[in-house]
Amino acid sequence: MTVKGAALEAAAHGRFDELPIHNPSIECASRERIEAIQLARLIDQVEWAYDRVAWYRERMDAAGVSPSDIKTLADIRKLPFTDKQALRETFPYGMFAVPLDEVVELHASSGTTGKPIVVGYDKGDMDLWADCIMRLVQMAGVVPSDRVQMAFGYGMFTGGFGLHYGLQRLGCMMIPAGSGNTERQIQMIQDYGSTVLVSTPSYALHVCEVGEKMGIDWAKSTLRVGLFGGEPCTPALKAEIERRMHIVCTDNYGLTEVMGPGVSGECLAERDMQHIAEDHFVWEVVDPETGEPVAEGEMGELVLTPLGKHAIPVLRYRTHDLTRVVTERCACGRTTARMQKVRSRSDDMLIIRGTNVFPSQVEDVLSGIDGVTPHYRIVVDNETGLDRMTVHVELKPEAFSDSFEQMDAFRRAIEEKLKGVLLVSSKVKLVEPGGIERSTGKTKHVQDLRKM
Ligand code: DLL
Repeated sequence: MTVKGAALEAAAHGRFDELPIHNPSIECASRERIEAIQLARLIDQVEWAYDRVAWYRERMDAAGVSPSDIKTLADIRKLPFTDKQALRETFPYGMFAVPLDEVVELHASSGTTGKPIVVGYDKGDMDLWADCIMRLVQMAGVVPSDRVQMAFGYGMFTGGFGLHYGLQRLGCMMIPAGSGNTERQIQMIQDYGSTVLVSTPSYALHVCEVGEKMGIDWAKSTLRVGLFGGEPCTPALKAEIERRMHIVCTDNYGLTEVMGPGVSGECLAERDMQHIAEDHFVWEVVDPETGEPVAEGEMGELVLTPLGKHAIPVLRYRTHDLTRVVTERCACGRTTARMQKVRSRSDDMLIIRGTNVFPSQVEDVLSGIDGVTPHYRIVVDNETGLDRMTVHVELKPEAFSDSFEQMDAFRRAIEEKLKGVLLVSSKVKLVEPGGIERSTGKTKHVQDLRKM
């Protein structure tokens, strides 16, 4: 793989001290200092929410807790959780803590059912957001001279505008391509000499494939960084994109309800973890069933409390994202806590004939099989009365054979491998290259057609 640019070159040789750190007084602070900042801001945030949002005042009064009860970080557990439902119930402005004329931007997340979730930002929130983005993009090797092609949509989704403002503030030249129209995206990379592509990882793979078909030699392209987020990215998918596009890819995490992108980002030193902007978020990891904290470093559900956000002061938001968090200093020099990349959510678990199946398990099995592409789809139905899971697996051209026996044996071998891990049988359907629909944004891997 060709590494392009001084920052990536330094990282590739382990010279992390040559990479810029946006705000070292925070990102490299001692744990005591980080926690002191968190506590001071948490106390203010709880007061802000209690004083200005009826929903919190009612819940806290009912739980017998008042803002003055927050004296340590651990006291956060006295507060009620917030979930998606709360934001739906109060649609559109019920959770807002500032008058609407102070709100300068709205975003929303549609979800699959029900009302959208609407979030607002005042001027201070926008500054805070841009600060979080400037940190994470520099962790990923982006520099002010970069030309950044934004392939996230510029709509209500937080991905497009959220990353745009921070990247622009850093000094990057923004190329607001928006999502979709893949051949045009590739043309723009060539015409404008884009050096960074911002998208979901699955869309970046699609750009890669279409470019290859168009005869692009990615090694010679100006593109050098892939800035991904919005959906899980397996190590195998990342490695494949890096190899084929000759770019270095990192992955950043966030969610609409607490800000959008900007919660955490991957640095170039340790590639499976993401640094949390801890002065802007208190993190907790809880048992998804009981809501009780798990031991530090253990897997559980991430709960986030944004700090200093004034338009919507969400407290203890249940993300449903499964991860673990560690606080040791990272090889990149940062001391902020790191969360393991999110691979699954507590609410994406499928129950197939009584057995729990996570789509990420299917993905892990497939990524270990030669001849299959990273594109797959899981279809579940119960037409026959019993749950039936079919995994559509897209083949690479070289895995195709004219021999029916050979193809059938390959199919059965995949079924066996899946059964070994999932402990429940599934059917595998082999699909020709390009046969699984590509998405320009987040890829939906599961189609659950079961009728109750
Ligand atoms: O996806 C915010 C975002 C946009 C983050 C662009 C990064 C880049 P939502 O649409 O509200 O917000 O979806 C949030 O997407 O709870 C996770 O389940 C998932 N998710 C987001 N980023 C990642 C990631 C944006 N890097 C939901 N890895 C979250 C894994 C992610 N899952």
